[in-house]
Formats: sequence, C-alpha cells, structure tokens
Amino acid sequence: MSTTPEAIQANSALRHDWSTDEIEQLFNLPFNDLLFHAQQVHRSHFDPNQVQVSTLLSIKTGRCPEDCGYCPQSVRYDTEVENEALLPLEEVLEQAQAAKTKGSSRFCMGAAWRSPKDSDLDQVIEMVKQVKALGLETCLTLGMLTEAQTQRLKQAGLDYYNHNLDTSPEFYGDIITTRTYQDRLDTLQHVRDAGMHVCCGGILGMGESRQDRIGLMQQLANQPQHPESVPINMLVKVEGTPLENAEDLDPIEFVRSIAVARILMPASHVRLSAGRETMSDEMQALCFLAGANSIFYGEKLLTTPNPAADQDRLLFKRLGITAV
Ligand code: SAM
Ligand code: DTB
Ligand code: SF4
Repeated sequence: MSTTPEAIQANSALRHDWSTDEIEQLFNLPFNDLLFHAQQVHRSHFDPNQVQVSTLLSIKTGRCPEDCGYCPQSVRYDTEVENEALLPLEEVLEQAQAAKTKGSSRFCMGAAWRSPKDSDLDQVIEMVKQVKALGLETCLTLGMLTEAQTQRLKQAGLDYYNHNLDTSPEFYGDIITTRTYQDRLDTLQHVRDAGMHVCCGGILGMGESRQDRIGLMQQLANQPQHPESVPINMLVKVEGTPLENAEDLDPIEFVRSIAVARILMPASHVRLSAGRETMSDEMQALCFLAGANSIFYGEKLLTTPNPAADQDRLLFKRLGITAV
C-alpha cells in the first residue's frame, strides 16, 4: 500500500466501503509505515497534541442478566463486584462535579442492564439534564434501546450513547450468547436516527484472531456514519469471568489496531479505553502516536481500576499533551 502524501490524502476521505483485504494490508504494513500513515491522517483532522478526557461512573452495578464473557458485572459469574442499585441523583451530581473540577469534558454513566425499563429511564433522564447543566457533555451506556427510548434521551439533551460491537460478527458468538450482533446494530441505528452521537468500539485481547480485529474495524468503519467516538478497550481480565485467563495480546498488535482505527475513521475520536492500568507509559505514548486522542480519566472505569488522574497528568506533561 502506498504511503505517498497523495495516497494518504485520498485515503483519508471518509469512506464506508472498506474491504477486509484493504484493512489487512494496513495491518500488514511495516510498523513504522503504519504509524506514519496514521499520524498523517490524524494531523489532517486533529491537533496531534490534544487528547479528550472523559470520566466514567457506574450508576447501577452488577447483577446483569447478560452473559458477556469479559464482564465482571454479569450475574452468571462469581466475581468480587459489589452490586449496587441505581445511584441517587445527588451522588451522581457530586461525582460529575468532581470530574469536571479535575478537567474532564465528558461524563459517561454506565448501567449493568440488558436494556433499561422505562421507569429507570425517567431517573436517568433527570441525571442527564442535571449533569449537562453543570457544563459537561453527557454520555450513557445502558444496554439495548428501543426507538422510543432513544427519542426520549435525545429530547433530554443526551450528547452520546455508547454501545459497543465488541468484536467481529464471526467471533461474537464465542463471547456473548444472550443478544445478537444484529441487536447491537439495531440499537446503534436507533441512536443515530434520533440524532445523537454514537460511541461504538470493541475489546481486543479476548483470544480473537487478527482476522477478527479486521472484521471489527470493518464493521465500525462501514456503518452509515463513522461513530464519533471509537473506544478501543484492551480486555481487563477479571477473576471469575470466562476470560480471566485469556492470552495476552501483543502490545504492538494493539498499537497497530489503534493506527488502523485512526486511518479508517479519520475524523472520529479514537479512545484508548479500558486496560491502560496494565500498559506502560511508552505503550500509551505509542497509542497516541498511532492516533488515539481520547482517554478515560479518573481512578476507576466502571468496576475496575484505571490509572490515577495525577499519573495521567504527569504522562500528558511528559508528552506535551493538553487535555481537552
Ligand atoms: N450493559 C451495557 C452494555 O453492555 O451495553 C453497558 C455497560 S458495559 C460494561 C459497556 C462496555 O464495557 C461493554 O460493551 C464492553 O465493551 C466494555 N467492557 C466490559 N467489561 C470489560 C472488560 N473486562 N474489559 C474491557 N472492556 C470491558
Ligand atoms: C467502553 O468501551 N469502555 C468503558 C465504557 N465503554 C463504558 C467500560 C470499560 C469497562 C471495563 C470493565 C469495568 O470497569 O467494569
Ligand atoms: Fe451486562 Fe453490559 Fe456487562 Fe454485558 S457488558 S454483562 S450487558 S453490564
């Protein structure tokens, strides 16, 4: 594959027709060529020294009926997660204010539901309105949504909805059996139709093959519109889940995947999401060089640890990165 400036310019247009062969060719580039290509695409759409920061809060934790093989919150696995009912509004607002004070621009609220009940949604909508009123962007991840529910969330002013495809259609059934790939695509369509921004990505390091990583990237890039936000998670191996002993993914392959996501979805924020706790500073720096320009900020993801905010501030300082 050519890496001349002209070829890169042509390739950096927003495309929705990526073939698996083309994506494979990107993955197969010499590492330096791939990163150079990704960095050029990145620079044509973003300030390369700015990284968006979001903070996560689990607003309802554990006892989820789904069987996602990576997830510590599934009721089917014996993990150490402490179950918690829907948090009171005041507590959510306190956490949101703290996130804002620490420099987060987006507040993402996650619930361990297969899909929300309409009565749950009433309470969540109040959270969205009030978090927005603090001057933060809002994001929710609550599981599957109906068309009517997405309309209600849009009316409440929700900015982003996170719903991941997680992996390729072929590998998906090895990880989750309680909802289909098509169910996920349907929810994404409802979110898009309601006019909200889509946050959609996946997890690497679940024992999937290179071909599955290619399949995931293809699914993400070939949606009618690229997700505005693309979280790439490295599996956090949690004791008690079926994937607790999954084989480590080669970090270089992870960086390659970030670079491919950047090239395929040039104008999207690619988020270096779960799994940073076990990544070296050098690996994270390579991910930023490959085009990652968003992270989760704060000590905790939903239930698992994330690097301390101080540690991230120091890393950004060493790299000359500004949090936005
Ligand atoms: N229950 C909702 C759902 O599944 O859509 C929302 C919350 S769920 C925890 C959000 C996402 O977190 C999942 O789609 C998955 O991609 C990611 N996730 C969950 N457990 C993870 C783990 N152990 N490592 C990496 N990512 C994980
Ligand atoms: C996403 O792709 N990653 C975040 C967010 N979307 C909701 C969640 C990561 C969860 C990691 C496991 C945990 O902390 O429970
Ligand atoms: Fe439930 Fe979401 Fe965890 Fe799946 S990923 S078990 S749907 S909380």
